[in-house]
Amino acid sequence: MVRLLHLSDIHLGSSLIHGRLNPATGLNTRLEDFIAALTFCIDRAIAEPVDLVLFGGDAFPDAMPPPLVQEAFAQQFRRLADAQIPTVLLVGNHDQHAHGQGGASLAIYRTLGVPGFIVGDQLETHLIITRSGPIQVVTLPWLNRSALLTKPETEGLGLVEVKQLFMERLATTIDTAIHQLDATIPTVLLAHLMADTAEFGEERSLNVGKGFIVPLSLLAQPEFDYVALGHVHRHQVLWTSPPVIYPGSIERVDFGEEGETKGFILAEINKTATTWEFCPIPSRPFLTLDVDLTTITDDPQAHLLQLIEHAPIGQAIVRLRYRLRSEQTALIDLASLHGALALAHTFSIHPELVTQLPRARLPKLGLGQTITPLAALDLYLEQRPDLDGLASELRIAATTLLHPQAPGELAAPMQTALRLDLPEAYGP
Ligand SMILES: [Mn+2]
Repeated sequence: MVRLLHLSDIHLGSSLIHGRLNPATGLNTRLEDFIAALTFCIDRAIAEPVDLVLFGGDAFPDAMPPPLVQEAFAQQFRRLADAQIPTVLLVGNHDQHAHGQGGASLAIYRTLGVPGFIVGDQLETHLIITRSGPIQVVTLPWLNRSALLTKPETEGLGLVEVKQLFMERLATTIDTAIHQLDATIPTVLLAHLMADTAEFGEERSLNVGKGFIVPLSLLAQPEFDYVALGHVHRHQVLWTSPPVIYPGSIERVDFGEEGETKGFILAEINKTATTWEFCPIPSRPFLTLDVDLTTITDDPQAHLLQLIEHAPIGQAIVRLRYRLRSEQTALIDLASLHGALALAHTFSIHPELVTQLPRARLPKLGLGQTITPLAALDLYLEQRPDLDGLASELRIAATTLLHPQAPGELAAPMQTALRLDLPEAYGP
């Protein structure tokens, strides 16, 4: 029986936008949160101690982490080398350079020959001798089409045919690996991929089309005693015999993971029966406060303040979203909202202006007609569905320009909103 700790999707150095500078250390507090979560995992591995640590991929937001981040990662994993706990680092999509060319951020651990460390950057079976006996680990890193298919093979094929050919090739490759296994030794498949039955948060759905979706039947094979997955940030169990498990990310990368409990898996691998448990990691809460003020006839500011007062915002990363009518904007005092939210770790404010004019009654541009600048903006936005995501910010900016309030009063939330709407490259 081999005891192992399975963690995944560390993404060290992401979510910085939700942090602030810690004046005591000079570090972004979110980097510190992520380091604390990783430290929690490594502490447990050493305290047990486990016989083996499996990392399911996506160490950093990209393949070129800054030295400070690279070092923080190495400091934690080095503790496993010191404790003589064998460790497999699997390469995820975020660990590869573009198109899989030019190596991966984790390959340095092989180059340095860190004792007991294995870098899984290809489909390969590793026989690892642990304190509690041997175990076979089949590594299946994030695969691009070029890993299994050659250019001439895919020439002239459509996307559907390429995907089908890729899946056939993957099935054959896994099959070959399975046939070469020693059936008397416990075996784990460690894979970074999107399984067809996996569920993920709404904000991640945009990333689905990027890679290949692997059928669960390819993974849940009886030759494996445990299937350790990485890639999807929400912890989930896809199959029980053998267990096919995403531990999920160790900290929240963005608001898409707001409601998720973070953790890792401790498992006992056996040829007869594998047992496992999910171990939660203390993590900083994300909290969305959402309110529609358009139906409110009295003071909208009082509603916002009451909402904030009754919410558990202490130490949380908070976003306040409210919908309001244009004539209500003058009733919102942003300075006092900022004051009320000050207990949060960090916060952002996202007002959404709801236009009251029914589209059909909008005046059309034409000779001899005059329309207000804001109506003109609405007409313009109607013609530009590609700007939908920016429409509310543009309306607020225009309102501010046309009806100036106290200097800078609307400038601050605009910045916050725009800053947080930047696409984050930390998808699964
Ligand atoms: Mn991934």
